[in-house]
Amino acid sequence: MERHLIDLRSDTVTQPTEGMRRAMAAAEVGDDVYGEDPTVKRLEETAAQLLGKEAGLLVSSGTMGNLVALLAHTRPGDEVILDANAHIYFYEAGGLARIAGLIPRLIETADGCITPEQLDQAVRPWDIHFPPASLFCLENTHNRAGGVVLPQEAVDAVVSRAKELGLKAHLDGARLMNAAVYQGLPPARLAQPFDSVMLCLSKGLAAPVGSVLVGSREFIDRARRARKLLGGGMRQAGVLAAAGLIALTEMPARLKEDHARARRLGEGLKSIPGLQVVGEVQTNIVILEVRASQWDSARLVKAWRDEGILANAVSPRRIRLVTHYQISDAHVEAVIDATGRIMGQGF
Ligand code: TLP
Repeated sequence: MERHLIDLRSDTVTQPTEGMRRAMAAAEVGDDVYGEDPTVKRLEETAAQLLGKEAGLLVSSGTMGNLVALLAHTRPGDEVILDANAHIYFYEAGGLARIAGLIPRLIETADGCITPEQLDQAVRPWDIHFPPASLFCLENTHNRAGGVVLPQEAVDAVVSRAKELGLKAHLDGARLMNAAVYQGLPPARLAQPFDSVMLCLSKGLAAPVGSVLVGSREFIDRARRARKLLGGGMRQAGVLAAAGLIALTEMPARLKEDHARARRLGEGLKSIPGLQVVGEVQTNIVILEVRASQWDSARLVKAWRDEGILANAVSPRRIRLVTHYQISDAHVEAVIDATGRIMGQGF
């Protein structure tokens, strides 16, 4: 018999809503490579409007959206400046170097937010010896920093400095709606300083597939060609866009529930001796530190798995737990109870 799992590995595991499934079945579609899919067009326009940009592009994943942005903003051999824990650098299979031909210039940060002073030090003056720096990237919310939200004033300051230094600015906004909800700001405000923004439909917003990239019309024209180059031109993609439209318009309102559950999960887990939560839980990600000497990430992940609880280790002593649409208050309490029991036995 299939056992019911509490899957906290990622918000990417969310199942589409009933409304999404109905909208997908009924979607009006056409060949999007010919620009003839009305539902895709509607999604792209809706995303652009929501994020305050001229145009949008549906892509198959966040990874593809970021890579398409890199390709459209830069030339091979350019330098891209980003934080050392950026998803684009850490988790995207090296596409920035292998496919876009870029040299990453990494900056160490505590919380994903590069300061204007750090940027000044990283950007070198024009010199025949140096690869030209052409792009600056940030990530909001920041995945490896534990779903933290970049303070908007700090973002404004560093992106404005990037512009003065002649760089384009791209935002990996895979979870931008979580950041907007947390700050009580319109998503367009968070997107405003950037030339391009990628937002995922398939994480906390629960669409089955897809991300959107937005920017100026001229940028999106180049991005569309880059998407084709990567084999990402999709045909009757309105089937996916129909779910994406619901993700963008109906799902953000409930993200605060995920945030509250993550906070409760963090509080409950850190009350267990031997466990600590790294930083402040702001959105839907909890990074747990396993301090008890007899335990480590691998052992706790395995013990949880035996209880039907899934989570991902991110280092030998750190585990990431993500709340989402399929995680209820009862699940959160069940995880806290089971952990207390398991760890109690471990001493
Ligand atoms: N992140 C995934 C894994 O790749 C780690 C996850 O489970 O969190 N930007 C950010 C900030 C992301 O967190 C992710 C996905 C992406 C981009 C890439 O999106 P996909 O998975 O759609 O390619």
